[in-house]
Amino acid sequence: MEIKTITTQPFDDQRPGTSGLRKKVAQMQQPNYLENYVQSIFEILPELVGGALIVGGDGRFYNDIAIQTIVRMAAANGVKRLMVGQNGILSTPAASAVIRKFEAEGGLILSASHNPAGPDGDFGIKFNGHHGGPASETITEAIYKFSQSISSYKIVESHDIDLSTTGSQQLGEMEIIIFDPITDYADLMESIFDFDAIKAWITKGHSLRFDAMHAVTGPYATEILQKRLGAPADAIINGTPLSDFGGGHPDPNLVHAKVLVDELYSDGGPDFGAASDGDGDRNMILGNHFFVTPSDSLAIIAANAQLIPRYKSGINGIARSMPTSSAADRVAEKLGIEMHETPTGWKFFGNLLDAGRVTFCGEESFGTSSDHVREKDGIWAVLCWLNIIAARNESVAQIVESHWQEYGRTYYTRHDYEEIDLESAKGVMAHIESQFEALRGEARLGSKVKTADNFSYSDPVDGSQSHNQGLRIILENGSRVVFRLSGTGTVGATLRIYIEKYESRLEKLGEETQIALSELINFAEQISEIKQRTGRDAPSVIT
Ligand code: G16
Repeated sequence: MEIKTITTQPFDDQRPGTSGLRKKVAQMQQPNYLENYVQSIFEILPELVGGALIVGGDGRFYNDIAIQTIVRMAAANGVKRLMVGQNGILSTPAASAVIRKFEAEGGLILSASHNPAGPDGDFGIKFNGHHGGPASETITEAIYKFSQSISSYKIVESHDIDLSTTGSQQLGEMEIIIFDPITDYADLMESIFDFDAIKAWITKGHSLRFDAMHAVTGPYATEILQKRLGAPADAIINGTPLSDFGGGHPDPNLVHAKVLVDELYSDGGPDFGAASDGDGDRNMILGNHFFVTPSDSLAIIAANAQLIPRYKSGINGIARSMPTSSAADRVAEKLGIEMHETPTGWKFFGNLLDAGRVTFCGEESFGTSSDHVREKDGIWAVLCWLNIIAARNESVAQIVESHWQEYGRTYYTRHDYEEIDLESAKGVMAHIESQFEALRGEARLGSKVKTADNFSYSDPVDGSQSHNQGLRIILENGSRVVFRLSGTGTVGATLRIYIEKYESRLEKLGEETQIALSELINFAEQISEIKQRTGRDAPSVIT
């Protein structure tokens, strides 16, 4: 089979963000754009030559075309065994699970996560290594650097590969295995949780609703919730994956999963509700008339871990991203286990998980997971909650409220200003940082400013340093505002403001979040001049 070397030129916008390279579909479709990036990955990871590579994506528009390109380039670059999810489908956590199970050298995951899909939507690609997790910053920077001087890529000519039938086929020297993307992942879930207890809870007549948002988790939810756990068919809504996600925005939060939220808040609504995102790594947890913040979810799963078979003998530690609330810290303190605060991005948890220093990780951005994979895992989080609810025989609200009574409540909200002008966003950040020196030690909101800094992280396992990870203003009473520019958007800039306050007085645990945090919200708006500088009079999304 003839290997062709095609001449190309660099694109200057191929630096990966928080989670791989995410771009508008039209950008990805430019001649040689995807090819340049994929070739750069092969150049930086020589272990792929002669090795095994997993490929799959969330099924969004351009998934199938990109996979055919990757197949041809993998054959040209000497991959020995290419394993592709049937029909090109693999949720992100399932990809992580199969990389680990088959001990592949790595995987290419095609997704732009929660970003909308379709010809006018977004597309993305990222590399996960042998451990199943997102490549470290050192590797993604090396890939980017190579892409900036690339002059050619390698590809073979071939017909399109049939991705619809499981089995093995040959392309030149390379074996292609099309595998069922659901079963291995469902088996892994069954090995972690008490399926009998969850089944019994469902059989007793409790109702649940899972919103797959027309994205990748539909078939996973059908296999696990319906077939293995006995939930009725109407427990899954929007369960058919569509290449444009039905025109929706598959981000499981109070704004984009509104139909589900309204149902859970209606009279006679289900006992439990959950949603996942485009590629299946995010989750939102709801009870009847109740929303669980992702930060609380991490803390509560950790505090109840002994109820879940895999974690019954204890957990090693917890890690959370810096903007995630400190709720889990109090659980770690009580359990006497390690607690780590990392920059935003799942890749920063990899070393801690590999070293066995943490068992659970979580982020405020609706991501939670454990050491069973090296990605966040939406369905895993849903099963954690179902397992805990079944074991305690309590409602979501009862579980969360009793947690608050024991540990106190961390009121938490995130205000996003999406698609604002990049220069204005940089201006806001510079303006905040310019006030840091004056702010330190100042009396504010009945307390004193303890810390005003730009968060840096030193990885305790390999010593690598990451700077400029978000601006923090922390008061002595633990209240905090954090400002960060998102690394996953594809248009302009998205500025996120994270606000939290700790409360332990029992009579103050039941306030409405935005009201409880109103003073801090005003403080954040004043200090950032966000409205004046961006021309926006309100956040685009509040979660
Ligand atoms: C990705 C990362 C997460 C991160 C999130 C938000 O999630 O994997 O670790 O928290 O982006 O990042 P940002 O605030 O920079 O937009 P996903 O689900 O998009 O892959």
